[in-house]
Amino acid sequence: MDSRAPSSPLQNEGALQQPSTLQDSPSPPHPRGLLSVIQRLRGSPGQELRIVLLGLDNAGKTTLLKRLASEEVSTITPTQGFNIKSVHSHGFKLNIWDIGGQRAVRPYWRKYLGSTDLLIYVIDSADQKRFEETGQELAELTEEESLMGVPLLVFANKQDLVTAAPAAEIAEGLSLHTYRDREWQIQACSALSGEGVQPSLPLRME
Ligand SMILES: Nc1nc2c(ncn2[C@@H]2O[C@H](COP(=O)(O)OP(=O)(O)OP(=O)(O)O)[C@@H](O)[C@H]2O)c(=O)[nH]1
Ligand SMILES: [Mg+2]
Repeated sequence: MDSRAPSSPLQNEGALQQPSTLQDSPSPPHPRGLLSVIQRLRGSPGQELRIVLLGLDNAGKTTLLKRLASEEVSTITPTQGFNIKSVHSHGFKLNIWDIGGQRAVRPYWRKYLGSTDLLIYVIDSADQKRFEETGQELAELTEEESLMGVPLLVFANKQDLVTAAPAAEIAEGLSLHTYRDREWQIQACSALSGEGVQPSLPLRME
């Protein structure tokens, strides 16, 4: 299998492990992917979670949202405001907010951050020219008071493209290992094909 295959999480990726824990245990025994994150957020199922999807324009946020909602992903246009979908998954009601990422609307991101249980940050892994820009936006977000301690799931999207950077490289570029005050995970995926979006391993409730 190609080492960039989206469904196989990379070595450095932990299931919301703190970096120090990651070093101690490079292969944590947790399930991978979105649901593993959610399960670790809340001890028991049956709860409602607010999830906010952010990232630069064209990163694939709306495609990801539609994937998560098991909808058709072939006719997606840039988001001017926001989309919201509620997805029921394994006993959880996930209220997922997908906010437009164009530069002009990024100042409005802040309006959507309150009471967020999980921040999903989506990156176009093939858009190397904008890695610095997306890193800057993420860095600013993590400074926001309303996101203090909120777990972060980064999707290294568009892994189906041959020019996509591996998730480990993106994690390095974002300096995720320096985060001390929040749990984080990076997941390689292709929202277009669906690979890596849903957990690929059997679920385990914690
Ligand atoms: N090859 C490839 N293309 C993708 C993938 N995900 C999304 N795209 C394409 O990228 C383009 C932008 O996707 P969107 O989902 O609209 O991106 P967005 O982040 O919602 O963009 P804004 O709404 O402008 O913030 C579309 O043409 C998608 O088909 C992927 O995993 N692989
Ligand atoms: Mg969109």
